[in-house]
Amino acid sequence: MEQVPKIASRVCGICPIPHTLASIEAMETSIGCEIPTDAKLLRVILHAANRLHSHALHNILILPDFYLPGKETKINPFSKEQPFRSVAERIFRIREIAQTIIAVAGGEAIHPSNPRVGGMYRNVSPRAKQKMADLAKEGLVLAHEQMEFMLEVIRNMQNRGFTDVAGKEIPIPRNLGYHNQGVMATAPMYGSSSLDEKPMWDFARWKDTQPWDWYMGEVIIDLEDPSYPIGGTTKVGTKANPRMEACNTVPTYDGQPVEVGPRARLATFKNFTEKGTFAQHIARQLEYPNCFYTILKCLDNLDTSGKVLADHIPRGDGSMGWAANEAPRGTDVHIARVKGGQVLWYEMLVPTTWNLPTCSRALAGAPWQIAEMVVRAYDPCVACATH
Ligand code: NFU
Repeated sequence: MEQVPKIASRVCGICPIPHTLASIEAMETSIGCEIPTDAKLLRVILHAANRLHSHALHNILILPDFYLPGKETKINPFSKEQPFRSVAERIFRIREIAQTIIAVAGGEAIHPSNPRVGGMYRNVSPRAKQKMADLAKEGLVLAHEQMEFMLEVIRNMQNRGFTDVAGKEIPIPRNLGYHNQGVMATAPMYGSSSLDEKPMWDFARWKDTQPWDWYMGEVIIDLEDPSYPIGGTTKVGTKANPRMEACNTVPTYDGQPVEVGPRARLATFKNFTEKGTFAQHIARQLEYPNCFYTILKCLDNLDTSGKVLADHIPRGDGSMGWAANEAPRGTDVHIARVKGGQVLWYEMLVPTTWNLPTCSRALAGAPWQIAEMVVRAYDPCVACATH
């Protein structure tokens, strides 16, 4: 049970924090271990900082789809020209701040060494706490600016009605990315577990389906556009076999795929009612400031001389426990059965695994030239989904 969270972390280099924490907490729920408050505060700081760096990275990945408001120029975040340069610098500073906070609270910026079953290896020093607070205060200002910039860019695109792809004007439907699936979220910020008084996820409602029982069988590509960036689309006559080529299972909740992620969180907890591709982008930006507020609040409450490891860490009797962590891309559920310190059974239900079958439905009816925009709004992490 000590080793599995370290392995789970390695599934992904973008969201190792949610995997580490959901994995550790799956062990803790299975063995029935409560952790000290200061350990929990450090974990929430890690969680919020991970969401920040991931959302900021996603800004870089989607900006080339979007136009500078009032201009017919698409945004190149790598351009040395203004305003692109300042936007990129701001994004990278937010990421740097978030990853530095993770390194301080978690031990390393990518795969954190400080979280462990029963709490954390060590608390932080008063000086480290001050450093994180200074960084978070600087980050909060940048996050507000970045959110405002992104919201303007996204709203502008939504109102344009068309976009240029390979020199052709492609209409953007108002309902781009709409689907009739439900949303699933366990918390606005951190997550839930089977130890909670009111658990926000239900093991009994989940079912795993294999891709060969879900996706279509062999098809032959019958449409081709060599001008599509970059390098043209797949050649006509190519065979594809989604059912056999899909690298992820299909988790369903109440028998249906569900959407997880920022829009799902805001729809579940903040009465956010917008739908589709642009709503997903908007919800993601709206999450920026709250991550920094959460870090600052946790730091305010953190007692650097408080203990961070449980006095007693049971070894487990084989009971099933689960922990869900609201990763940047949505609900990340880890389920474990631990007996005598050994993991008998383990399962990870990762956000992108929930989202991929939902995204397939969101693609129905979209102009194929902008299908990638629909996919990108989910910020898919195929590394995560594959595992
Ligand atoms: Fe990961 Ni690379 C995120 N966000 C996904 N999907 C995991 O929890």
